[in-house]
Amino acid sequence: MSESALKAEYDREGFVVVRNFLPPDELAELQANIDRYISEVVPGLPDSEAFYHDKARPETLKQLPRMGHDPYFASYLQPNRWQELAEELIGEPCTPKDPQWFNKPAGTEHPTPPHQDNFYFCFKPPNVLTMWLALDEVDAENGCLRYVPGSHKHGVRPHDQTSVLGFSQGIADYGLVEESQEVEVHASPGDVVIHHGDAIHRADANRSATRERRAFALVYQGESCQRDDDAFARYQASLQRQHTQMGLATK
Ligand SMILES: O=C(O)CCC(=O)C(=O)O
Repeated sequence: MSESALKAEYDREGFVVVRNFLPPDELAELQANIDRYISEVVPGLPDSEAFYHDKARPETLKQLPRMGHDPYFASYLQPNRWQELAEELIGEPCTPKDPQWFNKPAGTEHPTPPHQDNFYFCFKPPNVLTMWLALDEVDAENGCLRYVPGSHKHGVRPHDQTSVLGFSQGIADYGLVEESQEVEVHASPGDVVIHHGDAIHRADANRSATRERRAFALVYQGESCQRDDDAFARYQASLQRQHTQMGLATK
């Protein structure tokens, strides 16, 4: 698809998929570094930097919210193809946030609640997007992303605190009508799914007994974004409440 067609789809739907975005050699290098980070770095991280479904079972590691302190992942913060594509879609110069890794370990009850990323970021204008790169085959069974097309055009909806570590806020009044409009996005390793900060999305738990559902993600913020400090303070307070309730010291 041409860049202009991709941008037209992004503007209309609030999300787009670029198949085979990462070539096999870059994908293998990325995966090897994620494996290294998990085996060598994660064991020394505080609770706020590595989320588990069950900390007593290391195989249930489900989220690494900030990987940019590692030199390999810091290299993703330099201008690259990811940033070029983000700037094309956002329509202005932008900067990346800390790289993240998401998993739904096989056989864990870990749904992603319906949410809008910009409820967490609190940016006006909402010129922010997330690039979510599949590292496994992803489909309905192992918890693919599901989007409500066009939902990015209607602002940020009220969110409530959830009990899901890593996704502390979910849309308060998400209903069956919206659920019936969802588009489920299947992806293969190297495909990148890109969504607008106001796009409503969610994912089911991984119902497979054996398949992981891993992804590497980068958020890009346009230069015009200004943080709404009051909204951000409310979000931070709610996040803190969730972590206190869960006995842990963050999204
Ligand atoms: O990996 C997931 O299930 C959700 C990821 C997500 O919501 C995001 O990157 O904005």
